[in-house]
Amino acid sequence: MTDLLAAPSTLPQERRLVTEVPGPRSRELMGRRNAAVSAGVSTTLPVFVERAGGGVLVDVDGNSFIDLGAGIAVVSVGNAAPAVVEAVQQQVAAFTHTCFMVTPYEGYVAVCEELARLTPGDHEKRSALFNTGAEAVENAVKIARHATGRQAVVAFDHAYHGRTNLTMALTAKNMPYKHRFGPFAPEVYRAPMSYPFRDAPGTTGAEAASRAIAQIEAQVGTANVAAVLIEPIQGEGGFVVPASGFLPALADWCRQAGAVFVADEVQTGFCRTGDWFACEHEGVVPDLIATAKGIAGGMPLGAVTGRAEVMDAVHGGGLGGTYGGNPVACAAALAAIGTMRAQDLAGAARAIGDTMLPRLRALAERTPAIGDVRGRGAMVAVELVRPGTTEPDAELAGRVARACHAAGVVVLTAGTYGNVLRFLPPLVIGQDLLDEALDVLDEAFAAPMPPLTSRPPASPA
Ligand code: PLZ
Repeated sequence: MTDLLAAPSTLPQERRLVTEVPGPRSRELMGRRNAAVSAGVSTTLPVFVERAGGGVLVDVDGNSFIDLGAGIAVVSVGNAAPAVVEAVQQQVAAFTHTCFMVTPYEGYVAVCEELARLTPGDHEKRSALFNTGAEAVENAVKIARHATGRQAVVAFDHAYHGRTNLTMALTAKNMPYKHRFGPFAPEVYRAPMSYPFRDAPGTTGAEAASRAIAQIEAQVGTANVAAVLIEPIQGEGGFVVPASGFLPALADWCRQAGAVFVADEVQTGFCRTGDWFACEHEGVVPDLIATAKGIAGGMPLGAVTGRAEVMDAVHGGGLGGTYGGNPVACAAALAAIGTMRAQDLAGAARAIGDTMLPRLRALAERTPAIGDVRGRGAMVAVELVRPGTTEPDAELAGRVARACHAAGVVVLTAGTYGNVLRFLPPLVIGQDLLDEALDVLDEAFAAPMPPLTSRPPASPA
């Protein structure tokens, strides 16, 4: 196992197109998909994957794509990471499920021990495991409400927290996440985010925090606030990095207000931004932290970790679920975390940022439609606008993304206005592959594909 923690993918790490994109076999599968799968589930890039490893996806037609999406920030350790594969195979052969609430197993406890070690703060911690990011966030809210005896939850403009009823309520964007899916859970309040590209120039993090706090105090009432919930860098909302000082000021306010400060690190966590968790960048110690995605190398696992007194406030049996902390997902998580440690993937994320940000800034210099380049570590984005304004250009974002897809690079879009191109490479991606993907992006901006006549349904990614 120790050897596997450092082992690279055996799949050739190359961009190789052998058919048009999508190829004939993918097109055929897409036909079957459309006849069998709900139209409510969208597809960003209609190529069907056969194998994936390291920084590439290989489709059923034999095309090899450079992966700058990592399954939306999930396979940070690389797809089918050797140590994860081995751990999963061993665990599946031993036992697949017991339900931790019925008869426990060590893997669950070991994941919680890792979470206590890795998350910010040296206070005593407890964790509970679930299956998804939405479930983690939803449970963090349940715990905060129970521990405080209060009900109001504050979320922010541009926030994304999931697709369950409560997490839809917490999510800001209507299309495609909320439209006609209401009514939504009550006692959710929205506060203004710190969004340096769109705030008045020079707005500091402290000023943006005062603006949010004034609104919370006036509209919700300090004594009613159970939790303030925030993504330290917003994900689906467009990789919005708040001005420095914003997060610490909110955390301080929570401490004084007796509210629980909850960091949703589902997308930012597990080395993505160059630290184990994005909160660490400003020394913020959340009371509760929700994690998922990168935690388990592609297996479904979510967690809430936090102060022992908050986590233990809940009555026995108050938290759980049939599959939460499934043994196979826990085995995968321990191998993924081991891989992150052994390969210093936080350092790798910083190196990816050091490659990408200067290249994207150079591209922005010669591309007036790039209004902003932002992000940290391996979570970076460009926001596209009509030149000389801050008016969003979602059309262009879609066209550049499609040009990249056609050239063999998987990129995703994001943003409240759909005008952000975001990059989330696996942290194990090779330097050559990353450079090549950036070359493809340069070319896509030089000649973006013409608009589609009929556009696919609004896609989340
Ligand atoms: N919190 C910060 O980014 C998931 C959503 C994909 P689940 N982001 C990808 C889509 O369109 O459904 C996410 C997140 C943050 C919570 C979640 C929810 O995580 O594992 O998708 O439930």
